[in-house]
Amino acid sequence: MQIKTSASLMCADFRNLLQDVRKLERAGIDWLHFDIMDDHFVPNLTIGPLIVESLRGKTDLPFDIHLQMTNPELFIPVFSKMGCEIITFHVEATSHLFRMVSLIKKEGKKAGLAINPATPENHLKYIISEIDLIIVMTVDPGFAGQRFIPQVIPKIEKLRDMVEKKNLKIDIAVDGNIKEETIRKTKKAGANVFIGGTSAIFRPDRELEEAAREFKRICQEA
Ligand code: S6P
Ligand code: MG
Repeated sequence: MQIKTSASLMCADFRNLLQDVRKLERAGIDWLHFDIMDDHFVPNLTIGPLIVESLRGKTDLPFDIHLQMTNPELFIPVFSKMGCEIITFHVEATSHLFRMVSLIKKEGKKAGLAINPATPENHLKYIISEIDLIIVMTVDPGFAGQRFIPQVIPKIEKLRDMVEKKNLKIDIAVDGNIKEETIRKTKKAGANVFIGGTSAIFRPDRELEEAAREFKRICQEA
């Protein structure tokens, strides 16, 4: 199980976005996580295609696109055409999961499914062998800076078990209030990708590059 880190750019300094990306690169962060919100599936608006595109071509880090929107089919082609490597949508956002996954695959991208804290793991049962990534939400999506929901731990265990029993190579990511304590708990449960935001990487009291380097070290050693 390869450990990976992803940094949630909605928590970055938008006046100096590229400078923050350089710091994350130097710290060895593996992916850049973009939270695309529509004020419909979640009660917030964040980054859109223009911001993502402004960074494409400026960094070689894989772009991990987290669509928190209804009608993901409208934006899957937009983000794949600009060269984003991993595209994730929510199981709660559409009932046509196979159609969406094949749309992502047809564009030659990695497909991810995200699952909200209260949604049971069974929602992934029949589609799990078609995907590359599961993002287990450890907060209800919409905002940075929320509290970890501990009920997700047994769900991560069950998902890891499903992945192993089927002998699949799927990354299990956790997203929301990910810091030392929750890294330990979720890693023990079976997560191998850690998405960092205001709790560990983008902190007002820490220099960004240093905090990101420490985040990576904790993820690897926990
Ligand atoms: C939430 C979003 C996340 C957040 C991240 C912030 O809807 O999907 O990616 O940006 O959770 O991290 P933190 O440490 O502030 O909760
Ligand atoms: Mg996210």
